[in-house]
Amino acid sequence: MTKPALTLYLAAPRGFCAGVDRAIKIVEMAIGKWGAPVYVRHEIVHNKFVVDSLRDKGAVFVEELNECPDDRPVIFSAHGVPKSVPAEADRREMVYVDATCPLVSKVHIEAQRHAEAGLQMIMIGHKGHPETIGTMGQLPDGEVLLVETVEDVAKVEVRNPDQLAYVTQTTLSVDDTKGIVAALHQRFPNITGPHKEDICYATTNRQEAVKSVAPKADALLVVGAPNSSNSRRLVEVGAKNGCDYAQLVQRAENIDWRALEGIRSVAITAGASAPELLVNEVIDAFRTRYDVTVEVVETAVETVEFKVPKVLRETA
Ligand code: 10E
Ligand code: SF4
Repeated sequence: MTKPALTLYLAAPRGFCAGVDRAIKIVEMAIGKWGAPVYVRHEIVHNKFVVDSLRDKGAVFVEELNECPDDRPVIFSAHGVPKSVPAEADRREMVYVDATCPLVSKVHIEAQRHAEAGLQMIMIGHKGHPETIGTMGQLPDGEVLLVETVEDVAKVEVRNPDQLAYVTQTTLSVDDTKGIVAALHQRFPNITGPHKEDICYATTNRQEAVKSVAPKADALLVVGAPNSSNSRRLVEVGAKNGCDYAQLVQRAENIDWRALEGIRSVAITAGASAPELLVNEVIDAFRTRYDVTVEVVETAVETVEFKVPKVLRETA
């Protein structure tokens, strides 16, 4: 029987960003340097496949530092940690490596600098997300006010409306954040913002790429995990930009083939923490059912790379 024709629009850039690449390398190199087990506080990046692969190599994933022994190295995840975490590791004289993405660390520094200049900080982010907890945790408890929506901006109670600054999570929706920033400027005309916006290059590029494939396709599949904020934003961007069926899939086995019946084209992308291997698995699953033509839609070329910390580059 002949297979139906299907065009796959592959968004580019997609998948691993420089911060994720570096964080995974840090865990692998730490195991190489110190042997197993190496502890990792929180999923190094939000992807089960990545976490399971590193666990097989000797990583032990925990949520809190108190689950780690004093005498084994520990890595802090790419999302960043509150100041109290390295402080506690220092107190316990632990060996640790911070895999916080340099672009998240940049936001941490920004928040501290504004606070030192006497400004009260507002963070635009998702409550409970580890990056938000980490960034807010650069300052003492209660010092950073969190806003998640335009409605929150109307309700937030500040000390002095003329002494304010804001930072954001790096993986937010570019378009939704514009609305929240506009609301902040409207209510607090003297608020200080980041020099260059905090939403990172990888988030911006992946959302732009989705905007260009979504209107062409009958469906959009985003390869990524349910706890991956940037991946979930890609689904929303697709849905808001002309794709009626936009879904997150962790692996090929999660594709709902019934829902895709009758389609002629599918756009595929992947969150910043999703390995390309899983994208290829999804493409192969389509090939078994359809006569597939792949069309790459590239909206940017990325060349960003981050070095791993010096301690891992030194030979023992
Ligand atoms: O949930 P997030 O999108 O923040 O994390 P992720 O692990 O899915 O992707 C990498 C993004 C990081 C580390 C936050 N800037
Ligand atoms: Fe860094 Fe951006 Fe990747 Fe987060 S999504 S790890 S901030 S490059």
